[in-house]
Amino acid sequence: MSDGERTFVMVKPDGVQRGLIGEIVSRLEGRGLTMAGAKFTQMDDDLAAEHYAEHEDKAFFDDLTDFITSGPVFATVWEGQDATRQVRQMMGATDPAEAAPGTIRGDFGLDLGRNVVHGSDHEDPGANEREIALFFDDDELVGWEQIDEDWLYE
Ligand code: D4T
Repeated sequence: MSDGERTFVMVKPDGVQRGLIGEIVSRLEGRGLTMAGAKFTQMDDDLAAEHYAEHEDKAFFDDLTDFITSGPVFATVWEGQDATRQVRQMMGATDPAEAAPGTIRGDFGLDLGRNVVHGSDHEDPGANEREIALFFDDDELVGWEQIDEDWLYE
């Protein structure tokens, strides 16, 4: 049985423009994670500033918020055992140049400012819940049991 942990995963504007939504969703499904919410949307400046508040003082903040609001994103919530850490491993290092082949960024990215996907930081306690709440109301999330649950978990 899964511990039911939920995490936030977002295909960024570059991933959307490059037609990678299906590939990324497919990888998360294939891993055994369960989708609990999805929203195709364009972030406004306020949401971008809130989402990236930890980087407010950094030199790259304006470029980052300009980029993340530049086109649609695919915001999703995934549920599964240790989901936040598992997704971070699947995404690879923040800089695609450092990301291992086989990870999403290692397979589909080249540049730090265009790293395709965002996932909640497992080393920042509560980041997953905080980010989910920024993008989704409770009634937009669906709790359901996949038919293969008994074969995914001991
Ligand atoms: P995100 O938040 O996009 O999933 O990335 P990470 O969680 O892996 O990494 P992060 O918060 O440190 O960086 C957020 C975002 O900023 C871009 N960035 C980062 C940048 O453009 N220049 C930089 O020097 C850094 C460190 C890339 C990801």
